Amino acid sequence: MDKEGKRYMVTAALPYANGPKHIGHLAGAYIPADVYVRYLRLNNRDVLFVSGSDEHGTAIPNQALKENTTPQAIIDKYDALLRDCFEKLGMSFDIYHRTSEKIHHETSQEFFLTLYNKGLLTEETSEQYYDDEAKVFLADRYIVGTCPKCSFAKAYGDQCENCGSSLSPRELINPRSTLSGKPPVLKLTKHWYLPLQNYEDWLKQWILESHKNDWRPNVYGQCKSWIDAGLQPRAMTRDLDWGIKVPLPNAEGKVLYVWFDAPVGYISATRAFFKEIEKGSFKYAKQNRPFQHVNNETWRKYWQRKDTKLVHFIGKDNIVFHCIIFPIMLHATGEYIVPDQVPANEFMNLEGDKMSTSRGWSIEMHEYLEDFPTKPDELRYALLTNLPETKDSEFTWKDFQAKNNNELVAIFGNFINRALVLTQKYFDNRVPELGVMNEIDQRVVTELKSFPSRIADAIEGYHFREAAAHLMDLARLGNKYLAETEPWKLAKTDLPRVGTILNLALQVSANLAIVCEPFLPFTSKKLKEMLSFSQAMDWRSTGEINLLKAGHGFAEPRLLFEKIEDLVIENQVYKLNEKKRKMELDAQPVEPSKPEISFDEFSKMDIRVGKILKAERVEKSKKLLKFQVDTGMDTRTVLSGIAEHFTPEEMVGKQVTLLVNLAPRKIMGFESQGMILTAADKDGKLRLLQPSDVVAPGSKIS
Ligand code: B3M
Ligand code: ZN
Repeated sequence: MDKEGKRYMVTAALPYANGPKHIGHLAGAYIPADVYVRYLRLNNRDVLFVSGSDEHGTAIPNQALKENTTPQAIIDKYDALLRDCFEKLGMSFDIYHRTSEKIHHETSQEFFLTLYNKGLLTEETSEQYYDDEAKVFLADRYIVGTCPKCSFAKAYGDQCENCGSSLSPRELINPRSTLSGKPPVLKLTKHWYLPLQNYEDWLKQWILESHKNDWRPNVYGQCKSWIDAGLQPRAMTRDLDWGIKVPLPNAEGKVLYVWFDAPVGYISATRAFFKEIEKGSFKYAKQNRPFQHVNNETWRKYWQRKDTKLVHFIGKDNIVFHCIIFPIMLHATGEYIVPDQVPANEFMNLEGDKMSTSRGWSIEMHEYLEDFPTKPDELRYALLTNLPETKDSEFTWKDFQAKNNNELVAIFGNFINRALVLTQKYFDNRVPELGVMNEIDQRVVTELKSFPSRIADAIEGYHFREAAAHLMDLARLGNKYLAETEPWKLAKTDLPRVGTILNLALQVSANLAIVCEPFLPFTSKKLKEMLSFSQAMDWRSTGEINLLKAGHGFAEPRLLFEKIEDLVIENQVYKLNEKKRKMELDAQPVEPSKPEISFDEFSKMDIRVGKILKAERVEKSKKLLKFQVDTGMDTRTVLSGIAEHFTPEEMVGKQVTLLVNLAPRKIMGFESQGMILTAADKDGKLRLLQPSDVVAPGSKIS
């Protein structure tokens, strides 16, 4: 395979528009794809980068049920959220499309008909599980039961998460519908199948032979075990009322399987892109580079010409669809190319546990952006240096802080700042002349020269983590050079020497501005502005020391990165734990209500606001605190069993809600004359009930 393709079609998985997406998704597919594409564009290669929202499948109506709204409202809401997050994180899609668009429905139906008309789909009627109460056929995920292999009670219809076996719903013991909780019934239904087994020989040749050495071992391995296990016909249609209609007569109530239409979404996005370019009106597309002679057929160059290199960026859970099923669909048409590379990543864990939106153990893209709106590159960098390329990796807030403080601030930012501030001080913000170079200078020049190709090789080999490490090494080279030459000590005695050092340091800075663009696009832009660097950015001009001419003037230096304090990080860890706790509590049922009482019974209670004057522990009791409370009417003693939740010190001065006409009770030898009211969370954690503003002691509560 040539290192350089003539044309590149790059896709990043279409996220389901059924909820927010977390930073694990960014690490899995989006950030590496963006680095790759930005790098190709800097090299003036012909590349198209597409993605979009996946708006079909059972996940969408299911989320609508949860949020008590319509599927349309769900996709509109989450498409907007995802689109916004990707934009703010610098994802440079040429188009971020939607599978609910008409052009996608048409493209998918055409694709289906192409296969159908060639006689490549088989029609089969079979019994499938049906929920008689919800009146729907059940997708595999909506059936749970006991695993036949390990007896785990909550196995899904397609997989047991306990033993990892892949299952079919009919294998489950005591199956139940997750919609109604009832056992499902079997009902006959007709579907159209793609006979995957007919393509086994082709797959063996294409993947097992041709891509043995250039696909990642994890990707190759998964494909091999699928192929070795033997392939089966797979239904390409579903009984569902949300999705793309099957374009055949007698297909009432049938839609295309979401994994049929979603990957076709890459193709429809490409068509939509060129349509918008042709019309010059942009809804989903952005023109990142010029295109000429665009017409109705232009999209085909990217999908149907052998000299196009198709690359799918995905997470490991999508491998079978992108390496087996979709390629079979493409190949079967006889018209399309198949992927050249599928650099799927493993998963990124979070603070010692699996990342999961539903369990609340996640950092969602929008949550990060709300808390760190000015730091998209800082996240990109922390993820890039920790990509799960060969095995699962782990994100921790401490590591995020360390990457920021010890690398971006202390190496990259520090180097740029020194170079610019010293130039400002000694040369009035102008690039000084390069004088005679000594051995240290020569070494820097030689090393600088080697970086662009080192980074490029890593990127073209899909080793993005290594590429990001090389990038930081280039900044490190600059930093070390200034530390060794100490130009600030030479200013009084040898200003021309200082000029030479700073000229070289500035050349390294300008190189950094270009080569960091794929990784840190916002930083690149800022640095370019600071250097008043106005040439077009071109990777092929890097590695040289002629990017900035002597005499070139630039703007006021600013800081590129800022330190992140411990407190900020501790807060994030706290927030994460609280989010999970809250989700767990929300999932627990609330205690049912006590029997009804009359208004008279209620009005017998005299509840007032009181103020705590004194608080102390009660000897020999773990639970009790003893208070002196100002009730407005008197000062009285009240005992309360809240010592495990509040300290005496924090209680003093607090307003509390107090039942004042409760008969006095003796507790541990003290008489308690009232009761402090609290709210108990489902986990038993207590909170005080307090008025929203300060009110006078004795104020009545009704
Ligand atoms: N929406 C699944 C996922 O988000 C799916 C990807 C489609 S890519 C064509 O993991
Ligand atoms: Zn099992």
